[in-house]
Amino acid sequence: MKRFILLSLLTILSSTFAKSQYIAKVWEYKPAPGQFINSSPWGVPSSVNTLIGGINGSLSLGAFGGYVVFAFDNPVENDPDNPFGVDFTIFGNPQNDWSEPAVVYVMKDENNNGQPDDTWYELAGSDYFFSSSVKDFSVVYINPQQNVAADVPWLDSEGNEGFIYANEFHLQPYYLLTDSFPEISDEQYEVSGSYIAGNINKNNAANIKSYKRGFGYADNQLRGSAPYTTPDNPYTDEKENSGGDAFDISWAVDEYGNYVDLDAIHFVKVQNAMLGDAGWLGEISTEITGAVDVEPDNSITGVDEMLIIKDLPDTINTSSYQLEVFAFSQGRLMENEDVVWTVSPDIATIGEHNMLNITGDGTVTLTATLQSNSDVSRTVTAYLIKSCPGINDLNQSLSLYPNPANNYIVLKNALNKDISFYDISGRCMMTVKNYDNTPINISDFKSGFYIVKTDNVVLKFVKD
Ligand SMILES: [Ca+2]
Ligand SMILES: [Ca+2]
Ligand SMILES: [Ca+2]
Ligand SMILES: [Ca+2]
Repeated sequence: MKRFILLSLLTILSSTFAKSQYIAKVWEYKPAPGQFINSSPWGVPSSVNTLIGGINGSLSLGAFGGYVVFAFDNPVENDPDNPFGVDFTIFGNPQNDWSEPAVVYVMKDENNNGQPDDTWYELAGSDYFFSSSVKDFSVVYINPQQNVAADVPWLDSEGNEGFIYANEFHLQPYYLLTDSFPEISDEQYEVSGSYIAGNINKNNAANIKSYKRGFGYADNQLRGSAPYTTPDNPYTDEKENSGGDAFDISWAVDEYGNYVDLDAIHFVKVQNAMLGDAGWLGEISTEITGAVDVEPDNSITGVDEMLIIKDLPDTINTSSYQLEVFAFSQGRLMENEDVVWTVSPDIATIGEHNMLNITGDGTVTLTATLQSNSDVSRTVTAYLIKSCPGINDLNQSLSLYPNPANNYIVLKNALNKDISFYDISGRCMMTVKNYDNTPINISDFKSGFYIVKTDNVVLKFVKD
């Protein structure tokens, strides 16, 4: 009896006093080099303590691949009564036209040992299906071995190289200092994770922009107002309720890109997904200020379908351009959804498989509307320059459709070439000799990401 009372009392106490909606523990902090690293308050090991118990902390993840792993007091439930299906919200410090998007991964404590030693599942956000996204991206950062700020060289897994540039505002070394981060080699180290291209605009040096992603990335959506347990609707561009970045556990995918159903998660990993340089503003480096476990309330509902169009370049000067448009329902990709396009003014047409054909010069506005729901649309603009017909033939580059693909895929401008298909692990699935422009049967492929290669051109697509 005494034991029963004690247990009941403990239960009441823990639910009344100990339970917090905020981050309760930070398990790991491994930033990439950056202008805020090795400097308080954003980039020293003790910065992680500022995330606990509130949403006004200060933690920088540095450049691509820098990450933090944290947990709440309780498991986060994938509760169907949560507003918009959103289960937790992460707060950062984005501004209008200034996003530093990080990919979020979740883990369930499947072996029940209380440790984050199980499987990470990526929450597939709006940019996950873009052909410019890379799932197994890695970057090696090299220590410039200076006692003051100096450019940090990097090499990536796609064969590119560059620098995290030192700027005049932050004078400390940007490569992780051994005193603070003893587990990091002081020669070089590698980070890996999911990469997204983002969309940085440096045309006006006084007003450099890094445009907001659609949904599903941290340090992306502006903060709203209390109560912070009532989340933003991630399927509208507007900020609602708490604002911040809303995440639904139901967006989780496995390593092949297949959705997985998790009833709850215990650990969250936030990892900078962009390797971006924003000129004098420095590298794109995600900041996190806290996170909140959402409170169920099935009276709060809203739009749950969304169209996402892959960012266009400012100027398109080829005769045609492959548009990428994806429809989502509650943040999961909808297969075989048709969209209706409008083009204004009449200086381009959009043909089958979302191919933009350019017929004139000027700024064009392209609007895609979901055929099954005319309330759901998205608009992009670009400046078009019609190229000369003779030049077009030489400039035609390899493209493919549809993406995502179902049973067949068609390649453009690959006539008489050898085409090889690889799975995400790099295994060759098949080679088509002397391609003759007919649809290629891929119905035997499992769902997931694939790579198509011909000559020196590499394309990616998703098999539904
Ligand atoms: Ca959910
Ligand atoms: Ca930021
Ligand atoms: Ca575990
Ligand atoms: Ca919203």
